[in-house]
Amino acid sequence: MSKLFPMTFVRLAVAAVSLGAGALAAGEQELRFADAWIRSVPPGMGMTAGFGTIRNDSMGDIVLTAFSSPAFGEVSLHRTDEVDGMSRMRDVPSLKVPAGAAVELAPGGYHLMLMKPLGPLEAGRSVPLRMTAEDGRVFRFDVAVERR
Ligand SMILES: [Cu+2]
Repeated sequence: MSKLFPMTFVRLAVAAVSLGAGALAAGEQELRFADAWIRSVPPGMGMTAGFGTIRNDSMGDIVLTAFSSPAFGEVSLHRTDEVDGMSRMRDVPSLKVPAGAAVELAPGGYHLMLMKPLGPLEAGRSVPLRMTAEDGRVFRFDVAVERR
């Protein structure tokens, strides 16, 4: 017994150190999509958009390079810009979310462009969404469909 005690103590100490560094509970992702919502559209509408705040709770930058959802045939990241008084959408091939920071997706700026819906998109539903980082990590979210 007296020989086991020091070993147990060392293990506990190591666990405490790694918890302090990560600060993420089990099942939590390093990336959050806060206040996320997808605009509801009437049936037959071929596209809609998604918004929210992508927050990076990790110690390293996360560069998102792909977006997908089983509810849409095509998902990409767009940015709306005002050019000579005209509103234009540009494709954004990658989005860097710096460590400990957030990027806001909001009407008039960054947004998820959701094309070819595969089912109805009325308010009250929620839609699974995946974001893939350039290092291969995949982050999964459930995004509410809302009328706003
Ligand atoms: Cu767009």
